[in-house]
Amino acid sequence: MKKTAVAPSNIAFIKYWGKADDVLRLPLNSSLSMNLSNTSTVTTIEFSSAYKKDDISLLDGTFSSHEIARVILGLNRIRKRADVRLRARVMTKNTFPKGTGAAASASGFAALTVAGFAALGLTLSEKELTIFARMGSGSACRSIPDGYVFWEKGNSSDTSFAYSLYPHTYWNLYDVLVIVDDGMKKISSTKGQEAVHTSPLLEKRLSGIPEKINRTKKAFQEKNFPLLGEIIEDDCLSMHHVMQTQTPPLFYWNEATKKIIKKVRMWRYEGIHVYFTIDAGPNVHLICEKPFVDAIKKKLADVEEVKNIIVNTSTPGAHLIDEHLF
Ligand code: 2P0
Repeated sequence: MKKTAVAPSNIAFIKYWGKADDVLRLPLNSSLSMNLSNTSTVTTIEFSSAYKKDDISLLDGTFSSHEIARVILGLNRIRKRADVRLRARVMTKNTFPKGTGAAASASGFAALTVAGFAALGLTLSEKELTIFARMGSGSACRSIPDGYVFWEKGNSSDTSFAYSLYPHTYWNLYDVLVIVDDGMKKISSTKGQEAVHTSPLLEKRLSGIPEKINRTKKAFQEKNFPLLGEIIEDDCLSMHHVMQTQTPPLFYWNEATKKIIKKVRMWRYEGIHVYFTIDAGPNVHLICEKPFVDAIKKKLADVEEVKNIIVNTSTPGAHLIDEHLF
């Protein structure tokens, strides 16, 4: 009854910000993302009658009591579905620092869901796995299918799920993740979203999403990178404008974030085809096609605020592996 899963984090091109249902984590809008190859989570779960309580640990770090409680809620959903009461030992390892906007909750709940059901011998459809991952953390549902993933917002738990729009091999896109701050983020995505309705820009953002999704699908169909890049930047700014106009306002950017945004625009004038996107943190994701990765790395080497760079390609979704963490 021990299984291990690895799950990628993902970067959204069309972002999820705001819930229609806080408990089920139903989003206010559909979103679209790419799985990331080098920012992943590995989780081993063992259910056993020898365990008297759930034991949750993080290799190379510590979980807060709030995070442990959230994982136990996830285990409870898995146990309920499988109709068992066994307690579990859960060990997790991230390949990237948590709380950096690199979405550890996405890869974490995707890995927990896939390993958890497998450890109990239950084979769920991919769709149902995404629904369980979503209840742990919304964006986690996008880390289960392969490659480029669409999360249909739906209007109930059963209709809000994720599926692969294109496999990771379809388009050789890169995400050069630029770490400018590796500390914990001050306000979690869950907390930050609670005040989304106070932004006067929310309705405007939501009304434009269906058309944006259509244009993104067209960009994918044509592999039209400039069109995709424009949408990526537009939706990032639209989400951050909502965040910044909430009460209280949320500012995730720092000076280095703004500096890189400006540089990206300059680099484009110089012929480097690169676009930026930013999640709920100060770090910047630079999206490009393969021929420009080296030029971007060279440019970043001259930016003193850059602490680390993680180069990601698109990758398969969460899956089981044979090597256990304990
Ligand atoms: C996204 N984010 O679409 C957006 C962009 C952050 C900014 O999904 O409350 O951690 O756990 O459902 O999934 C982060 O939100 O929030 C997120 P919860 P989650 O990637």
